[in-house]
Amino acid sequence: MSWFGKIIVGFIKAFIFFGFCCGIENVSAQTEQQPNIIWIMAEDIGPDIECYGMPAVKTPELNRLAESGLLFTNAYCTNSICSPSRSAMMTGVHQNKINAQHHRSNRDVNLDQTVQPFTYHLRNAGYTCILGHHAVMKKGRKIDVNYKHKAIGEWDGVNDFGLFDKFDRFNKDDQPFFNQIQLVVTHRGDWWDEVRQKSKYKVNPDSVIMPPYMADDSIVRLDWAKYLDQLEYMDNEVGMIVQELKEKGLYENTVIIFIGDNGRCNIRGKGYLFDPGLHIPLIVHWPEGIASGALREELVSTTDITATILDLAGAEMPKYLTGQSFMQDDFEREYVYSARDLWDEVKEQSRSLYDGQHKYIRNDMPEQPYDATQAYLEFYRPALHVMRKLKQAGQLNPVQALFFENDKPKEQLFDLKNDPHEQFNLALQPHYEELLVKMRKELQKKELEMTSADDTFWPIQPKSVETLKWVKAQYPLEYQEMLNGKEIGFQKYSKLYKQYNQKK
Ligand SMILES: [Ca+2]
Repeated sequence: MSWFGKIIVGFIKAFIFFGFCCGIENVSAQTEQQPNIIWIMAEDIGPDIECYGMPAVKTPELNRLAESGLLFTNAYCTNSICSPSRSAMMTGVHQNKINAQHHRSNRDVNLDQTVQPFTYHLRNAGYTCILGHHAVMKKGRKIDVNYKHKAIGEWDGVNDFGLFDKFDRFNKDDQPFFNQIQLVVTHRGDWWDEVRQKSKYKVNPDSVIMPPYMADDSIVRLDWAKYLDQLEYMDNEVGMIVQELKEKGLYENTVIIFIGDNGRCNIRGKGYLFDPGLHIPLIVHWPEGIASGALREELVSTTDITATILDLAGAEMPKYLTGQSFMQDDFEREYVYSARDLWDEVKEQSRSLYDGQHKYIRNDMPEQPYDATQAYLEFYRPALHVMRKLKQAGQLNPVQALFFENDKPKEQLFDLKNDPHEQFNLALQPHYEELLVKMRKELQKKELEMTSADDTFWPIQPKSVETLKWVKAQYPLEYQEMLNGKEIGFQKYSKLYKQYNQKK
């Protein structure tokens, strides 16, 4: 059994020890009063926190929420990149069904007129909808959805496109309120080094356990440790929000939903349909409504979270939702259907279907390599540069080398129960043909079901492409450092490039 498997089993045993089994029945304890709901969304993280068994990281605040709330071990997003994933969550509808699957596209196109953002329904149910938090890094106001919208104001989807009522502060007078708070620190950024430098308890790179598809290299380890440093900072921000709820007397009747918006930003993670791209943490905590902690292992899609929020709020549950409330006894999800489409300058079309054990991936553009030398990633993936060199030197094993091949397999089939790191593609093994055919058909069915009638396509040109070319020409030494695995700072060079253009 892998290290991760062992830890998860240990964790399950710990839960059994405490007498936890299933938390659904506890929901009946909910008060007549509508609960407040805080949706804390941490950027670009996998279930890499202590209560999920990740070694070397300390997350006491999230551990506490998980111990007395619900900890979901099989939560998956519908796209492994921010904006399509968030577009689905903001409506409760799979992003492909509303033509919101292409990253940062269609920002001037109205949302499908039959669908509304879920905050529209929350507001109809009497909720004050709040965006951001006054004390978190950069104030937590990111929305990032692929249809016409603005942060504050009314919504009718034709003339008015506001998603929230106000920014940054919840108070007793706002009850019932819904507050979406974005924790950006875990997103790759120029602040990662500073967060590590200032940390009193820097994560030891030697304590990090690398997954087998990563090269075990000192730069890659340090980068992973730095990621965990950001998770610790983020955990502290969660604690700060909890503390404010307590001080304001709002803690008992507030549901805290903690999730990631897409998987971790590293090899096979953000941007890919491998497990690290789609697998996110999900913790639900509510003192008045959830009486004791429980481990929930069933399959959950992020669109189910939207449905759950509407359900908890007693709001209208529109028929168009592609998710269901996991607080209901009859909650059942057979598959999570996920998709990857355009990301910055890289065209892509991949689809996956996961049943909780088997994952089928269909790559419609196998000629597009995983390592598509995307400008944004050049700045933000030290492991990419290190492993490219190791690949050239013939020092990667086949599992590690897959990410750096010139093309992708057309189809992949993995057994996540027995192969959690997706090392063995079963799609070409005759023994699995029956399963392969079944998953292929089921995927086609889902694809049809989730296809939008509208195919408007207005992408935004990413600035990273020009910035990267400019850095290469103007800062050859720094560029070389980047190729050696140093994060030189995308924000820093974007700013310099902007200044350079203004002076011209
Ligand atoms: Ca993200």
